[in-house]
Amino acid sequence: MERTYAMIKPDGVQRNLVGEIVRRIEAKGYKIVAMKMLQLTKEMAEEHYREHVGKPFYPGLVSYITSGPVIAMVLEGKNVVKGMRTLMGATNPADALPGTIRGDFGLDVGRNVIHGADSVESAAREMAIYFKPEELLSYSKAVEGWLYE
Ligand code: ABT
Ligand code: MG
Repeated sequence: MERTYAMIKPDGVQRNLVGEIVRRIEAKGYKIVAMKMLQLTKEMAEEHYREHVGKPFYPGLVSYITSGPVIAMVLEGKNVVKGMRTLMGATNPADALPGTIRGDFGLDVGRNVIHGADSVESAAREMAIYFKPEELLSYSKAVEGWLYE
């Protein structure tokens, strides 16, 4: 089953949106296989956002993402990488549709509440920044027969 890395960003934590966001993820049917709260160091932020090093918005991005605690998660489910991007909505909350996390809770591209890996490869790279392999749990849930045909 596919896995992705997702993270409630410091603004999501400060705005008390953790429960609401986790509720949406669980209601969709994705399985939480790892979860913890931490504050990113500058080094972790550089690794996480290495594709953006040198871009004009990069310094602001690093100071934002390191500004407070985040909720790091590994989620599992059918097509979860693409599905989480859909649940999150467009990067710029101004373009994100109502019903999506960013569409419902965001206003600014630099305060867009949640991160989700953009490919299976990025997901694998990112989850290794935040979790040891043994922290990713494999378990079954009774509801699975009602989520998957
Ligand atoms: P992330 O989940 O944060 O990776 O966002 P997403 O994958 O939707 O968007 P990308 B393109 O990876 O942007 C990373 C962060 O950089 C910010 N950003 C991006 C800007 O501030 N200005 C820009 O022009 C672009 C392209 C938004 C993203 N998140 N934050 N914060
Ligand atoms: Mg991205």
